[in-house]
Amino acid sequence: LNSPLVTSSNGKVSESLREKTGSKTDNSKSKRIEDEEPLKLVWRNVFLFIYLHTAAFYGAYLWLSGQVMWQTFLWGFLFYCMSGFGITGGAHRYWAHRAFKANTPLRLILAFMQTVAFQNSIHEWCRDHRVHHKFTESNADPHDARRGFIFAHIGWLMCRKHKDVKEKGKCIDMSDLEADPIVMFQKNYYVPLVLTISFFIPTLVPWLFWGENFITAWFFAAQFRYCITLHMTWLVNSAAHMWGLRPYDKTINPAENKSVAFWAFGEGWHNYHHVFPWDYKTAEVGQYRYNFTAAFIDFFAWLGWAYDLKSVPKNIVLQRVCRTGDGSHANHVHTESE
Ligand code: ST9
Ligand code: ZN
Ligand code: ZN
Repeated sequence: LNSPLVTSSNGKVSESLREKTGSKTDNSKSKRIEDEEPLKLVWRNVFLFIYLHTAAFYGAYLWLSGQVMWQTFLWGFLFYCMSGFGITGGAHRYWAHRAFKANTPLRLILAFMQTVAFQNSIHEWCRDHRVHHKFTESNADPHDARRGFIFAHIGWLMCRKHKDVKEKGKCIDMSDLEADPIVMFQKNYYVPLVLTISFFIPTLVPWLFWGENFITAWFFAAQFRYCITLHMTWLVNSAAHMWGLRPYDKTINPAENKSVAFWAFGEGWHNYHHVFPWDYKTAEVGQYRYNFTAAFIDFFAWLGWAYDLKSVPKNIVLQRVCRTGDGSHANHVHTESE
């Protein structure tokens, strides 16, 4: 899992972002892994992930061999989409970054869909993510990409966190989330809620309502669907911290990664996102190109359920591009927005 004293893939040092929603950064980090302590594996998680991947492979086999009913396929796809929007629109852009405001019905929908995703409670997800932005690619980053693709992707979820994550993480202001009754309800009842919404309902509904085989529903609509959503999310932490252009800040590792943007509902434009984390689009342009979440938020803004959408004026973006970009901006914007 760990490559000792790894430098980042391109030797760049991360420096970005300030304050709690990710716009203020501790600049004291280095590209070398300082004060390295051995990783301590959490075997319970290792075995759970082995089970999940074995089950997901079996679910994929059932699907590819034509044993999944079309209704169950659509049902699994619906849960994939709900997971995606719950993480991107809910945990990420709404709760972690406060990139827009939402009324209570929309907050309930987002909390429900975030629970489908089974990626920890909103509170825990946002705390880790705010820490990630504030201490990007340092020992205090929960999924420090300097430790390699595997660690940033899945390894960090199978190891005890570095002491710096816990110590420096204490300075993260979580008061807004702790004042949100929906977030605290979900945190307090997380285990029964997540088991019901992410596993039992996806399995029982196909079995009871259209006669799907119970085992098939479990392995396809619960395990396979869950495993895929996890990997698509994790690619933002791994691939989008390694590969792609850096039109906004060439001194940081997060990059513009089109493939990740597509599979992660618009979250692959990660160089822009680490520079301007409060933008509800998490991208400069082309919000409907691989950015289903921007369209999702725009739809709810049209309904009047989402409002005060934050974005970045073009002149501010261009000033930053001139100051710290890698020179790829004109080409990037041109090709990505068409
Ligand atoms: C999952 C999360 O997959 C994925 C997040 C991805 C983020 C991506 C972001 C990119 C943008 C969005 C893209 C979306 C794309 C979606 C597309 C979809 C189509 N700050 O954690 P513990 C303290 S989850 C401050 O137990 P250990 C705190 O006091 C997958 N303090 O540490 C805490 O106590 P409490 C399913 C912190 O023992 C105490 O430490 N879930 C912080 O080292 C203990 O915390 C799993 O696999 C902090 N950040 O254990 C579960 N962190 O909480 C995996 C900790 O009481 N997790 N503290 O306040 C675990 O089992 C454990 O956390 C562990 C570490 C073993 C990893
Ligand atoms: Zn990142
Ligand atoms: Zn973010």
